Amino acid sequence: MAMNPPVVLLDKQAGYTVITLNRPDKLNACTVPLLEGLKAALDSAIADPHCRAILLTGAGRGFCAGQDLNERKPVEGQVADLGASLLEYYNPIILAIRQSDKPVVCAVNGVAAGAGANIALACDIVLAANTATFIQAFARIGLGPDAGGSWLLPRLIGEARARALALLAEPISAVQAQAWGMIWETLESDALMSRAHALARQLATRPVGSCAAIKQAFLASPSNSLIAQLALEADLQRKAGQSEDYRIGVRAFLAGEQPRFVGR
Ligand code: T3D
Repeated sequence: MAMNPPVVLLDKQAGYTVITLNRPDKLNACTVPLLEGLKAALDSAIADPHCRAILLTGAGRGFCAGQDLNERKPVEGQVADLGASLLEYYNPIILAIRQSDKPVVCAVNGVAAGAGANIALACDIVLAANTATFIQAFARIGLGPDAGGSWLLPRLIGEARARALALLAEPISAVQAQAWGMIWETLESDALMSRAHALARQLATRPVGSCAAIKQAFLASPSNSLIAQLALEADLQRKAGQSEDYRIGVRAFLAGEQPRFVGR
């Protein structure tokens, strides 16, 4: 009997790990196995000492169409608990991406809808094919925002645009998303993956402590006062300043050489 292909692929490259959502026929819509597979792949990459950056993408013509609505077919006399689904599956994925010390690059190869859009936006550096679109699709099917959208979007593009995107639930192009500062870069489709791999490789050469300090500082920033954030920066910088990579970086600068970080 033919085996079904895994719904999430994990590919270890030198210094970084590629995670690919792999239900291309359904635009990588999220079933329970896909969500479990994505979380397991993230956990595995985060725990892997050889992995210094993560690259997340989708197989086929879509990045991720959000929750697979076949799992939500209305059944007479039954009510799905979407809150439980978010707590069990989606929220841990968003938190794994945001709370990990490792940088996560997202290559949005096509449409990113609903929770699929917000999984992409939770990543640290988001690239998209110029054919890709982002849709806060929730209001189309009677839902409110989830997977961090109501937190991420206003911070990325401002409240006026975030509210309109959520309420209108219309697609915006990757080009528009980049112009609004929602994502980092837009590329021709055939250039997307080579650029994404190049960025992941570049991040894999960065000092691990720097990436950790950057992610921890940005994670805390939205809920901190300036005073608290300055204190956090001082704490993080004290730690970074004691690292071998800092010594290597300064020595290399003074010698006019490229640093070769050891990364601990
Ligand atoms: O439930 C919870 O746990 C709470 C969490 C909720 C989070 C959410 O994400 S809610 C939002 C769910 N997502 C959507 O509402 C988006 C639904 N999809 C679409 O609106 C469209 O498919 C797209 C705009 C994304 C793309 O349109 P298009 O025309 O390029 O493609 P298509 O033909 O609609 O889709 C291609 C196939 O993917 C098609 O299957 P088929 O007919 O070829 O066998 C389509 O049914 C399937 N597909 C796309 N999105 C989903 C899906 N199947 C199941 N669930 C989907 N979300």
